[in-house]
Amino acid sequence: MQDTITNETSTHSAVDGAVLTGRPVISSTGLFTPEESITNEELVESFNQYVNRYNTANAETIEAGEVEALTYSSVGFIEKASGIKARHVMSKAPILDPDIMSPRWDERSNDERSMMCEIGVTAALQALERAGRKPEDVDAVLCAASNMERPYPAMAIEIQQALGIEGFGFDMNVACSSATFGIQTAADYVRAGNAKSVLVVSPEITSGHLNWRDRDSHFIFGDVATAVLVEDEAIAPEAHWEILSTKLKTVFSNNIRNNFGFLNRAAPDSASNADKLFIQEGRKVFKEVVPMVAQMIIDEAKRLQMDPTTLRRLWLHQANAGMNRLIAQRVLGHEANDDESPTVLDTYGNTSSAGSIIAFHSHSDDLSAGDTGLICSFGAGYSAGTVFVRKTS
Ligand code: CO8
Repeated sequence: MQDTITNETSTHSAVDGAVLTGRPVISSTGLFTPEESITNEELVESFNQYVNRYNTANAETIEAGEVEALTYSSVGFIEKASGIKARHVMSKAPILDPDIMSPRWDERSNDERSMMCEIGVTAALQALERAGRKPEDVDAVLCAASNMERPYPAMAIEIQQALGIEGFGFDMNVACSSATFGIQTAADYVRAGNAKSVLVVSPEITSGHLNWRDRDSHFIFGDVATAVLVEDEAIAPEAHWEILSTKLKTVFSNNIRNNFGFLNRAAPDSASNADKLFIQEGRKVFKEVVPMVAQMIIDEAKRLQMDPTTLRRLWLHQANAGMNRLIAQRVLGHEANDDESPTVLDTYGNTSSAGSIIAFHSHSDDLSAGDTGLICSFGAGYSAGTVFVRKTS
């Protein structure tokens, strides 16, 4: 495809008039990491204090068999079952306060930047800077994340305005696969010639929809924001990643669910129930998603006439170290080491859609021209996305 996009409202753009190729690439990425972090030790100490208080307050009904006593959490279990050692959060103290166990911050006025916009913009500015790209050269912003701070106006449009980008923006939510679905959407705009430069921003404030009082899941998530700049090869910086293919898959499942939504107020008696936060059947997710994703990667490699065992690096979704070990083993044909399948969930926890992007952002500079790799996400929906990439220089 040969096409030219001209932006008549901009007179000083460096990329206006470029002859587009319709070949999408990743020009750069950006990452925002909250300063505060909670270790497993801190988390478990606070959780167990809550357990003690609850069991003391309910001693009589527990003794009478009317209420079930709560059980302690353990650092050993968390590290063994998930591989998570710590997680970054936007608001540490209230999460660790056994009387609160939730993030807290002041509600912002409509004239202030919202939180998702603020951290998304920080990650996006880094991506723009790393690509040497001016905001006026970007055509679109996608805010791709597991939850939006509000229904409207779209977070993406607020981020677009804050960055000074013309064109358009919209929000998309595919839970843990939001970023890879966003990358395919952006790549499709480039393939169709409808855009030459698209920012995919994933601000994930998962601490707001995690049930910090739930022993089964209180350790899983962390907060972060990532940004991916998807562009036409014609305008990309010399060092970039060719997008060889994007592939998406969804299969409905109730095993990861969050029933929070705008209809909750119609049933006020259950509006605060635990299912209005993240809930999951973790074992089932593990068993069902591992084979689905491994097969999806192998099938897509076959379609690309690529031997998956030659992939230089896998940047897998960061939910569980055991899941990644199994998926990498099936794809590469041997147990992957840290260099082949880097881990960031030990310090970030599960950051939903941002996880594989953090791994890519933090562990890709050392690869050589011609190396191929795979960004892969999987999670609620079920949803899964693969992005096969090749380094140019
Ligand atoms: N401390 C000590 N013991 C515990 C704890 C704890 N905190 N929690 C559970 N146990 C005990 C259980 O009681 C059980 O005991 P017993 O054997 O006596 O019954 C034992 O440990 C084993 O429990 P599980 O079977 O639950 O433990 P698993 O080994 O399965 O590990 C995991 C649990 C880590 C959750 C694991 O199943 C897992 O990671 N599964 C994959 C989950 C996954 O990938 N989910 C993706 C969801 S993310 C997503 O899609 C994004 C959603 C949107 C973001 C939401 C943000 C909030």
